[in-house]
Amino acid sequence: MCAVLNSGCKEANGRCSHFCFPTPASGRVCGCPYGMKLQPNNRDCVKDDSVAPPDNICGAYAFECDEGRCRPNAYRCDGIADCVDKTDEANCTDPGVTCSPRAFTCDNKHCILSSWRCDGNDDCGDGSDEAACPTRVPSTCASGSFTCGNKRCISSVWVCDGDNDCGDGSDERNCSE
Ligand SMILES: [Ca+2]
Ligand SMILES: [Ca+2]
Ligand SMILES: [Ca+2]
Repeated sequence: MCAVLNSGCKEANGRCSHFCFPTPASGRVCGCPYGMKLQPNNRDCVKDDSVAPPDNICGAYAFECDEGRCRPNAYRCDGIADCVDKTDEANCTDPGVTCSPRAFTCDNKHCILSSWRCDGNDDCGDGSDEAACPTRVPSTCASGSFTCGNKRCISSVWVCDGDNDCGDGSDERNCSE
């Protein structure tokens, strides 16, 4: 939770009278509960009777996060943290959700960050984010294997055996005899 510790809310609740939400680059924004509004100083909340708190704070097509902010239901469990407190991505084990266009949809319908695809870790849980990664080339091959010049991996016993196993001839180069 370093992001929280380093946020602009660490010292005296960011000088916010009620809610303090950390933002990137150690910034912060203050927020108010429903029934209150932010003063022009953007720090203090005062009672605001002009806005009655609705029965369902966010309505049928949104959910609440960060203690009062409403986000569209489509943002929930879509693989991208939209709420500062990340509650929109918590407890997302039900398949059948629609992933954000910015996220990758696993075969098991889980949503993960697009950058997690083909990064070598099974983030989906079913390996689908690491399957069919045509552009991914291993930098080194497993022990007992030879790394070809074209990054293919062949058994080390095929090195210098007279056959072009790599396809680029690299396993038959630098052979002493
Ligand atoms: Ca989300
Ligand atoms: Ca991955
Ligand atoms: Ca060979």
